[in-house]
Amino acid sequence: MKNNTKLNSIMHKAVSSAKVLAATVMGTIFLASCDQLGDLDGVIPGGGSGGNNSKMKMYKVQLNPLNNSGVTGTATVMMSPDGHFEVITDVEGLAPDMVHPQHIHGFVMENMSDKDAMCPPPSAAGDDGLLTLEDGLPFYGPVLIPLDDRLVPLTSDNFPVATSAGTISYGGKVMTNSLVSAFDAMHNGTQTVKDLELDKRVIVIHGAYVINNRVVPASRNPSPRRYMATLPVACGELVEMK
Ligand SMILES: [Cu+2]
Repeated sequence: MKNNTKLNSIMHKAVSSAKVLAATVMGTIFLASCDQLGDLDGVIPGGGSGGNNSKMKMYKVQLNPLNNSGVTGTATVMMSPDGHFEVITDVEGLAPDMVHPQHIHGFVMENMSDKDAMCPPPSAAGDDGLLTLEDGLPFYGPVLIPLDDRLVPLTSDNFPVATSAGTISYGGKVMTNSLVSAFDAMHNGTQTVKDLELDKRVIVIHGAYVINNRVVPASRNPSPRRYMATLPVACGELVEMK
């Protein structure tokens, strides 16, 4: 009997210890899960817990031809609210040795969520068949961020010049807070990092030789061709990588 009591006591302690142990294990597992999510946040930009403003966001862009230009490419946009805003574009099929303006386009609406910018369909071209900068505006909206040598200020400065092979590899980088300040000043003064709403923007590449309202390859050399620096030649929508 005495032994039983002692045994009961030991059992009770053992059960209590087991409960504590179980709680500890559960806690450890929970903490481990959080740690893993934390790691994922580091590995996958914007991934994991979501909605955390301090995390970097990454957007991929597939650039497809406009105006049958044959211009294709990719772009990557990275933004860390507490760090840098960075854009990389890799484009090919461009008119060689010519300047090619490139921008992030979109709509900024006041006091409401911004309208989603999109790449214009071929039917956006007027009767002349040429899809001009103006023809595309209802679809991709005005220029928001010129992808030039400085990014900020948001005025167009020096745009990249294509290589003799018709390619551009561009990289632009600026502090995110300076971009947001410039964006703020240019629009309604209520913009925040969130209001950049990059997932509603597109990138448009411009510049091509044109004859009779058609884009012609640079290899053709008849005199009436003219270089239209503003003509849209490729476009792609920003898609957030999660
Ligand atoms: Cu543009």
